[in-house]
Amino acid sequence: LKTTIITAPFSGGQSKSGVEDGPKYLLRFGLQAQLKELGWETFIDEPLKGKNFEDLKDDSTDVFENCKHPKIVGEATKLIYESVKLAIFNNTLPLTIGGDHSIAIGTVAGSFTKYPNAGLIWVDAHADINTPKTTISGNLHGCPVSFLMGLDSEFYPPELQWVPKVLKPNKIVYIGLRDVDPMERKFLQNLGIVAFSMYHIDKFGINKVIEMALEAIDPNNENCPIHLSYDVDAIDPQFVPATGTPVHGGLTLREGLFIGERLAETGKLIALDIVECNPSLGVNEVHIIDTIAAGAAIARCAMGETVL
Ligand code: DIR
Ligand code: MN
Ligand code: MN
Ligand code: MN
Repeated sequence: LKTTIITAPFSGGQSKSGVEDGPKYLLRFGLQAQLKELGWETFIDEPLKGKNFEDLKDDSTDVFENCKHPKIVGEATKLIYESVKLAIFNNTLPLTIGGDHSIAIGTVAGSFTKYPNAGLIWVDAHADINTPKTTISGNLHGCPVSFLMGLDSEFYPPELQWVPKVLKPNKIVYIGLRDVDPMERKFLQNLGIVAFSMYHIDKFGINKVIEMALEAIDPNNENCPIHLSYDVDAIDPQFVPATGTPVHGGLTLREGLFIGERLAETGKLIALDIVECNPSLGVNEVHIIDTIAAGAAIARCAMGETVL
C-alpha cells in the first residue's frame, strides 16, 4: 500500500485567506505518521512549492467576466493535475490535502486520466457545479464539477481551457447537500445527477445512502474505481467549525466518518481529496483542533482505519 500526500495550499478559488494553511496544519497534526501506522508507505509531493499564489490574489487584473482569479486557479490546478497523474501512474493513492475545493479540478482530471470509468463521490454541503456563466459569487471553488463535465464550456476563461472533460453526469454522486444555488439545482435536475441531500440522509440513514450512491456510479457492478472528493463543510459546523462556508444542519461527525469507512471497505478507492479546512476561521483553538482532527480522521477512515 502506497500513498502520495499531495499538498495543495491554495485559496484562490474563494475569497477567505487561511485555507492555504490547511495542509500545514494537517501534517503538523501528524497525518503522515497516522497513515504509516495504518500500513501505508507514504510519499509527499508539493506541486505548488515555490509559487506565491497568495500574493497573486491581489492582482486585480486576474478576472474573467464574473470569475475571480482564473489565472492562478488555472495554473495551480494544472500543477496539481500533473502531480496526481504522476502519483496514480506510479501506483500510489493520491491523497490531496487542500486548500479550497477548486483544486479538485486538478485532482479529478488527474485520477480520471488513468481510470476513465471511475465514479466520483462528492461529499459537500454544496454542489460546486456553477459555471463561469451561472456563478453568483464568482468563486471558482463553487465551479469545479462544471469544468470537469464541460458545462457551458464556451464561457471558460482561457487559463482553464486545458481541463479535460473527463466526468459524465452518471459518474458523479453527491452526499450531504444543503446549500444549492437555483441554477445548480437546474443542472442537477436536467442532467439527472444522483444527489443525496441531508433530507435523504435523514430519511434513509447514511448506510443506505452510501449503498445507493455506490449503486448509482456502478449500476452494472463493473468494479468501477472510486475517487472521493471530501469537502469538510459537509459535516455540521458544530464538529467542523473552521471552514469557509459553513452551513448548519450537516452530517454528524460519525456519519461523515462512516462514509470514509464504508468506502475503504469497498477496496475501490483510487484517490482522495480533503478540502476547505481553514485554521484562520477558528474562533478559538478548539475550533481549529476539531476541524483539523476531523479532516485527518476522514483520511484515516477512508484509508482503512477501523476500531476493531
Ligand atoms: C456557492 C457556494 N454555491 C458558490 N459554494 C461553496 O459560491 O458558488 N462551495 N461554498 O464550497
Ligand atoms: Mn496564511
Ligand atoms: Mn466544495
Ligand atoms: Mn462546500
